[in-house]
Amino acid sequence: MRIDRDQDLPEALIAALTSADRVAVLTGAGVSAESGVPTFRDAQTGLWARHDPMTLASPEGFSRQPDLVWDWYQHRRRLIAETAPNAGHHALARLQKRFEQFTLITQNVDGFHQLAGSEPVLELHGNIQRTICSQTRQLIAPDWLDQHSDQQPPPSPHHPEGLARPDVVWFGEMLDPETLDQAFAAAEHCDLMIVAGTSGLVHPAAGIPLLAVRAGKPMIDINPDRSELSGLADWHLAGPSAHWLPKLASSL
Ligand code: BJW
Repeated sequence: MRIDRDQDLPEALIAALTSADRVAVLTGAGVSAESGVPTFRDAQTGLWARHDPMTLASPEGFSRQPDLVWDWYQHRRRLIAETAPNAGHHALARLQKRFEQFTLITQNVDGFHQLAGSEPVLELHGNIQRTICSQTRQLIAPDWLDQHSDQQPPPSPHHPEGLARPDVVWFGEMLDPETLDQAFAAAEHCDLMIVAGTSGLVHPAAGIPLLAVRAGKPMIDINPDRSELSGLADWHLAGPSAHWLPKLASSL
């Protein structure tokens, strides 16, 4: 059922929310859109307009043009530093306190959920603020990066052929199996699944809500557009997450 932003939350949705003990939430880039961070599939702007994010976020892209990929991540780090969590992130942090079990799973790498006070957060695709060695995936300390900032990307202290790269998961790379297992288990055993701001195009993340639906659990999808996952949802809250998530939180 599609609910538009000028409509009230349906009674049945409020009943599903108030009766749930265990809630699982999957967020994507749309949740940070109102903070001013462009979504992954939004048209890139400015200098980045002619680059395909699918290529930039890949090991092949990094091998071909490490300087370009490093620059793109530096640009995004600056953007994140200049912006802040929005009403949607804050509402999720409030919601987390209201349930016996609340698992917040995010595909985002911006760290905004933690900044808004959510804890713990299952970060499926890593975190852009951490830097690792391209060869060994060992963490690289910020001091080392500062000392080698004349090189783009800086070399790795851990391997003679290694370069610094963001600690994120690129296409073709494996997600952390423990984090993924925890996300799958939360979806399988929840009473209510909430999905917000994701196109549902990227796997295995997009498969997480399927587990809840297959287990017969109700699902809410929050997205201004119809996504790959909207058809699975009992309720598609059509509109921005910064509008709908605070409404969910205040309905409790
Ligand atoms: C709003 C809004 C507002 C706007 N409010 N909403 C099964 C089938 C087919 C392919 C595969 C499969 N399994 C694996 C694959 C391959 C691949 C994949 O999924 N490819 C697809 C493109 C088809 N997956 C992988 O490679 C994954 N690894 C893997 O599976 O390993 C095993 C393996 C290895 C080798 C071979 C085969 C298997 C890894 C995926 C890693 C994804 N990484 C990225 C980059 C992270 C770092 C970075 O940020 O730079 O993660 S890609 C990018 O997509 C990023 C995102 O987290 C992810 C999801 O995007 P998201 O969040 O949904 O954003 P958008 O932009 O797509 O959508 C935004 C949505 O918000 C839209 O719907 C808007 O309408 C909405 N919105 N404003 C609410 N205000």
